[in-house]
Amino acid sequence: MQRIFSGIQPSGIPTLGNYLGAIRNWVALQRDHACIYCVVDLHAITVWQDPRQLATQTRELAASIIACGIDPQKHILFHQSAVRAHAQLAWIFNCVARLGWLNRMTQFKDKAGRDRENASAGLYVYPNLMAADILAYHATRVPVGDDQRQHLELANDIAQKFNHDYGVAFFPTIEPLILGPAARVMSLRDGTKKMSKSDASDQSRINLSDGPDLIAQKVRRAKTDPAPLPSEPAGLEGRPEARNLVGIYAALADSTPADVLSEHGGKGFGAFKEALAALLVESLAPIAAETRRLLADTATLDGILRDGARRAAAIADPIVAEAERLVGFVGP
Ligand code: AQP
Repeated sequence: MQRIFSGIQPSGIPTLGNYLGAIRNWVALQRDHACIYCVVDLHAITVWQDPRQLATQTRELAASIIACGIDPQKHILFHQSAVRAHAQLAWIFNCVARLGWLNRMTQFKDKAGRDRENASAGLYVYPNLMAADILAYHATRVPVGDDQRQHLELANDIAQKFNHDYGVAFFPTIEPLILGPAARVMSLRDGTKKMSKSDASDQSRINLSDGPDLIAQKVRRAKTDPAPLPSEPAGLEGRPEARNLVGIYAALADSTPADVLSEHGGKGFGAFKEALAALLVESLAPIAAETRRLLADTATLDGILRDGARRAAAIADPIVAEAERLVGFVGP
């Protein structure tokens, strides 16, 4: 059975983008894969996190992932800082990856923005840690949103260079799994920008914890253009906000943009937004309720994460120990 690895940063409340681009696919993959899912707190601190908030966000994200349908008994769910192998392998990969490769990463450019000189070194080498996350488990399939494609290509470059430099066939090739019609959910305020949990505007996103009234309000206020919805996907060209809302609807309804437009095309956004809000509430309300229930018992939740970390370390530690031996470390 192929091993899946994927992670999400506890850098805020998970969004509809995280759900449709990642977690929902994670749930489906449980059926026929051995899955390892990780709350990547080491990644989160590449930008400033309030220490009091980080622990809360880590638990909230873990609860949310379980509430979405991840089974932490059959599969593995844990927080990254609890398994040392990630940081150990990331250091080796810092020495394998080339500066030229990292310089091409668009996420660093987006996140560092104009104030590049002030960005953390961790943000710059973030893709090396991501490669370590996956390769420490010899995972071969990685479900991610479309925004992470470039990082996975870099992970494969690192794996190949390691294998070449040390004359081994040790690290496998990773295959990105970019699934579904909403692989990239865009901001509700700007259809050209990705929906993000750390965006300064809460109105730009649907959080998985938002209640029905807030969801309806955010959808009502979502930016659109004055024209009615087209009847075919070709009519979404040059209309990023309309494309985004149709894509979200299609993903939630398990249908396609063409089907959504054949039903709603020709109508104004008012009626479509009402239907979209109703679909969002129907899909997300049970997740929010289950997340609240899980968060009411943090001892049990922490126990689940501890058990996940123990099982994750049992896989990663021997792989990373072998990588260290190949590099020439004497070992502890
Ligand atoms: N808008 C999105 N559309 C589709 N997929 C998305 N993902 C994130 N945003 C979208 C997918 O969610 C997974 C986890 O992402 P992450 O939290 O590790 O980092 P991120 O991609 O940087 O997500 P955010 O929400 O934008 O976090 P912040 O604001 O902290 O940077 C990934 O598989 C990602 O593709």
